[in-house]
Amino acid sequence: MKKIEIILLCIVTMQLQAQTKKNVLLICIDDLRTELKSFGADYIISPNIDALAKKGTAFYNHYVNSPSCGPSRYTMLTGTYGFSKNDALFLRAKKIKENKENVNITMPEWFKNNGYTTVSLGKVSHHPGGLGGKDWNDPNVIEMPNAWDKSMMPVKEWQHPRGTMHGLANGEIRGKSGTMDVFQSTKGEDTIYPDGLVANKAIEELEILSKNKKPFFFAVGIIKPHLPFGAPKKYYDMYDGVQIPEIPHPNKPNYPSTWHGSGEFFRYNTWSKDPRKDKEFAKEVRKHYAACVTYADAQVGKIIEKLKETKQYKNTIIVLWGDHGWSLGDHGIWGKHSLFEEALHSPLIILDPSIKQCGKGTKAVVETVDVFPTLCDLAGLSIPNFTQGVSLKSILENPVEKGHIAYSYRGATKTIRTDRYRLILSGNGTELYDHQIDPYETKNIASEYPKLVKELKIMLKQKYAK
Ligand SMILES: [Ca+2]
Repeated sequence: MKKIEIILLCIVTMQLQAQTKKNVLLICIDDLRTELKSFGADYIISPNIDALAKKGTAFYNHYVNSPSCGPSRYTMLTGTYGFSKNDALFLRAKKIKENKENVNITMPEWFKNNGYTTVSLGKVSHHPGGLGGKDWNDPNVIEMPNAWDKSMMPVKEWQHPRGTMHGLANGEIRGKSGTMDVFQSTKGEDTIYPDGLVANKAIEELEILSKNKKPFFFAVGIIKPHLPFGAPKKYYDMYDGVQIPEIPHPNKPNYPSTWHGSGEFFRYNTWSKDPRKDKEFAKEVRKHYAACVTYADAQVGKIIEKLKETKQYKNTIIVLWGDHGWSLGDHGIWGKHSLFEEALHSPLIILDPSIKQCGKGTKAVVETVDVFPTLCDLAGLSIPNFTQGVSLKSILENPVEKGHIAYSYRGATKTIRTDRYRLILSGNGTELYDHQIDPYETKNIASEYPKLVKELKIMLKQKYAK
């Protein structure tokens, strides 16, 4: 064969491979606990995410590695455990700039290096749009260098990405503490809140990506239900007459724990009301959280609908991920940042069109660092040896397969969750909960089971050292 023929054959082969490579659509939802109908919250209206769960595999026991936005996104995007500060990815970027040490590449960069077009839209890393600076729009301060071909955040009347992050209706930006309402339901279209813009931009981008010859890795980040709980009134109205369930365990633990005073919640205007003391107000807060979930769900619906319209649905792996949980009054907490189950437990759904999934979901314990190796495995890429999670492909193929221990941290406080126990080690002492008899983690049994604590401590140490 002549040299020119060999080159042409190689080009044709590469093009064919590119055409058959599966796309990835990664949908990140901010502060979404497992408050979805498909995850057992019967009163929640979440038809689009529920439909995805029915088609794919819902991981009912998915745990994040850190219960706040920046560190959790760090673990998802790097496939490694990391710092537990919100600027974890910016610190990583600084290391790259200083060039003092070897820094592992991120998941989007890995896909980019394997022939993918990588696009980020909305809140995927910690800052919507992925830039730093005062208003999160400085092109010289990049949160994830070399990761994205394109990284976007539409802002319209919110002026800049920082404005969209805690934005309320029609361009209201968070200013001084206490001047912005903790919840709101203004009448209007989806675009009167920032996520409506994100969904519209995602639709535009899918049109472009679907015409591209290269496969795409498209990450879209929806900001709600993050505080403040603002969504168009039509979503709030859907909960008219719906019975908002009682908080199953509203009391602050009477022993040292990772309980905190819900500072993020109380920085907003709460009209001098306290949901820890005022049951009606607590219900109202929960109803607005529910409205934000339904609003986020509607945006997910639009994006998946567009994916179907572009004929890419059958060739796209869809992942829907909540960046951590949220205590809606559980343990007397209104917020994230604890190491209780409610702060670490979040939804994960994976749909791979090439795997016959039964839609029954899985109870296997898994964690956020598993997303990176799983997506490599499903897309047919090699799994980088620095990733600390495991591929979940075999669980997608067989949902009764067992998972593994999930490890989480916040500062020096650490926890592991097995399929039965949670062990928490903090400066305040040791906590042990048995989920078989105490699913709400209300009784610390550490002092009663020293041998078990010892065994779990060894498991935690091994996991951390991995
Ligand atoms: Ca978050």
